[in-house]
Amino acid sequence: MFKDTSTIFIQAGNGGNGAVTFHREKYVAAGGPDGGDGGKGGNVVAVADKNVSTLLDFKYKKKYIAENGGNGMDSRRSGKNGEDLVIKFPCGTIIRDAESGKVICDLKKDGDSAIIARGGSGGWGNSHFATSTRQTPKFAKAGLKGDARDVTLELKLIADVGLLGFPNVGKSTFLSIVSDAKPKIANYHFTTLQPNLGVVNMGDGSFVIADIPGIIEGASEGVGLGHDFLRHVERTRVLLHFVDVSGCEARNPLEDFDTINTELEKYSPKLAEKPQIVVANKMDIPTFFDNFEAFKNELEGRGYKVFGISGATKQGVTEVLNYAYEMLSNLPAEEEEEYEYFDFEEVKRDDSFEVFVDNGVYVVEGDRIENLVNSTNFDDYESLQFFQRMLRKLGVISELEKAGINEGDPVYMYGVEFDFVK
Ligand SMILES: Nc1nc2c(ncn2[C@@H]2O[C@H](COP(=O)(O)OP(=O)(O)OP(=O)(O)O)[C@@H](O)[C@H]2O)c(=O)[nH]1
Ligand SMILES: [Mg+2]
Repeated sequence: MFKDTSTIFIQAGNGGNGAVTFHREKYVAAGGPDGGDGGKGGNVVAVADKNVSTLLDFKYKKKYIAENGGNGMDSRRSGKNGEDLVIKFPCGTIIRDAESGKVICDLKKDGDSAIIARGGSGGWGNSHFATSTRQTPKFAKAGLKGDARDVTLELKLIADVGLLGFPNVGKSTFLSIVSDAKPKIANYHFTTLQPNLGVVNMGDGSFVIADIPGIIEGASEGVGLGHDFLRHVERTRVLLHFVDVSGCEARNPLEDFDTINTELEKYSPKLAEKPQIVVANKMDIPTFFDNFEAFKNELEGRGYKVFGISGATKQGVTEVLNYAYEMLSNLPAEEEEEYEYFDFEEVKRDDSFEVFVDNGVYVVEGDRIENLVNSTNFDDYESLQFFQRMLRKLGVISELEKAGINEGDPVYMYGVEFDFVK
């Protein structure tokens, strides 16, 4: 089974909380604050691995969560950093933020890697907050939350040459004789159910071929195996367009050629513009000859290079390879796709919050608010004052007033309830 798209949930580790502790030693009275910092939460890291070939794993496992950072400890000891969670993907996987559709990374080659969710930083321990006028800070910062998001995965194979054509025209046979690949070959339609890659050795170099399932009329509307597999020849530079000229399936080779091109155009005009080399296959079957001449004349008239070959006898195969190889060396490198990239910073600067009334209680929710509550020691006068200043600064007080709050009304935020005082 093959799978080339999926959606998963990823969550980086939360930062550990800073500690509130004071130095204790025999004969030393009132030691200073020595709370250590929280450790950093682990990142979620994506890595391209050539040994992974499909996104099938992500059909079954949908949640990926990195380790949280440890909390700070006494004697200025920091919490342990959370381990990164490394996820392996096939080469050619494009990872997008599901909500915005923006690209987080495009993993092209084996070993390419990117952080796709960032761990939260650890909170400072109380030792950071000592000043000459504040010698016993009884508060520390809570760790920040790690990023959490749904991401979509799309696999688009990366190859130099793509094989294209109706089912049963001999695409996989060709791949099997020119490369190290061992695709399934059989005399029925839709033998190939998943794309195959093969490396062709040319002596002074090599190139990669992608073989995909056959396309039929209406593929762009989902007929046959649909056009989804066309994504796997989108990132090639040359297409080998295979046509069966033997007429043994009682089809007209020229009509077949035009049908496939119409489907390409419907799927993606950019794909339809890729250079095509026409490969007329099954030339060993005696019925071919009249077919082939007419076919060749017509397409050469339209400016295509046409090769008559036989996958069965291997006649003409080397010529096709040489021509394709030559063409590749004269073509510019595939230009980088122009993505709209996802901006981690934009997401992190999110100070937004929401105020709503639930059974007479004014509830405030938002990431920044949650972190503020977790950083506050409600038994400590100074910490409480800081909390109130922040609520004013973030605009929470004015939003509460807009919502109609009165002196003494209950307010609830992340486990703490208090009465509103102006
Ligand atoms: N006589 C003859 N038969 C061929 C030739 N090339 C391929 N075949 C046969 O044609 C049939 C289809 O070949 P495949 O290579 O599986 O065709 P395909 O285009 O990959 O087909 P799908 O995967 O279904 O799209 C098989 O029975 C092959 O043995 C050829 O040059 N001459
Ligand atoms: Mg095939």
